[in-house]
Amino acid sequence: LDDVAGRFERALERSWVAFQPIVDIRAHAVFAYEALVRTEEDSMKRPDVLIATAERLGRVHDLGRQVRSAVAKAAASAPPGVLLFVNVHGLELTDEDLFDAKSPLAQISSRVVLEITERIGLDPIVGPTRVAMLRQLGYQIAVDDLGAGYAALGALATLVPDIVKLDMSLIRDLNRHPAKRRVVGAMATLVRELGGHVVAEGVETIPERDAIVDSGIELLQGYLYGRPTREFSAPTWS
Ligand code: G
Ligand code: MN
Repeated sequence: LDDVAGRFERALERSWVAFQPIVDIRAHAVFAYEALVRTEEDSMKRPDVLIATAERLGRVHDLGRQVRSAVAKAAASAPPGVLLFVNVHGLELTDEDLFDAKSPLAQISSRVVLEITERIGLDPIVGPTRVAMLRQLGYQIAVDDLGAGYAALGALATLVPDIVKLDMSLIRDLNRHPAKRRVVGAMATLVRELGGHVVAEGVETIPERDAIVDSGIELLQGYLYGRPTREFSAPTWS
């Protein structure tokens, strides 16, 4: 018998948070780090498997709480001035702990950007109300994975995010796809007109970086600058 619940419990106990730099290439400085959940439980080393299991077992809130308290703890050793990006699962918008002004993460909310995707649970009415409550607590809001299929353009209009993260599927081989470049360039213009900033995710190569910069995007994240690591590692500039 495959004891999924037991394995998930172990995964939760053995979870930790990795940090990946988001660089501001114009300032030549780290803009932020994204917190990414990881676990030592062998069967859930892939984060998508860990998260899917949490969904299946109804444990999304528990996983989110674990991540948020780990980020709040790690924040003390983060370089001064950098923001911390934290993923929020759509189902967490119903977790009262996320809205607790006394929670450890809320104490540092001005340094935290919450990344929201529409993958699951972002009700068109409830979602924006909940997101407004998070802003009230001092958090900034990012729309994650735009262009991946689930994060709809509607989120731009209803949430008016501070930051929009373009999914790596839009970024991959950008230099070799004129049509993709047109889409990315138009997205960047649209987001700026709404008063937000754009982060390009999953930047792996120098030609991709050059095409992104040509599109007017200055915040970049990806293996070209650094993988997720236990520490707040300095980026590699290439
Ligand atoms: O859904 P979200 O965008 O938060 O997921 C980010 C995931 O993408 C993380 O698991 C991270 O390890 C991975 N990632 C970060 N940078 C890169 C990259 O440059 N290339 C690829 N293939 N994956 C990346
Ligand atoms: Mn993310």
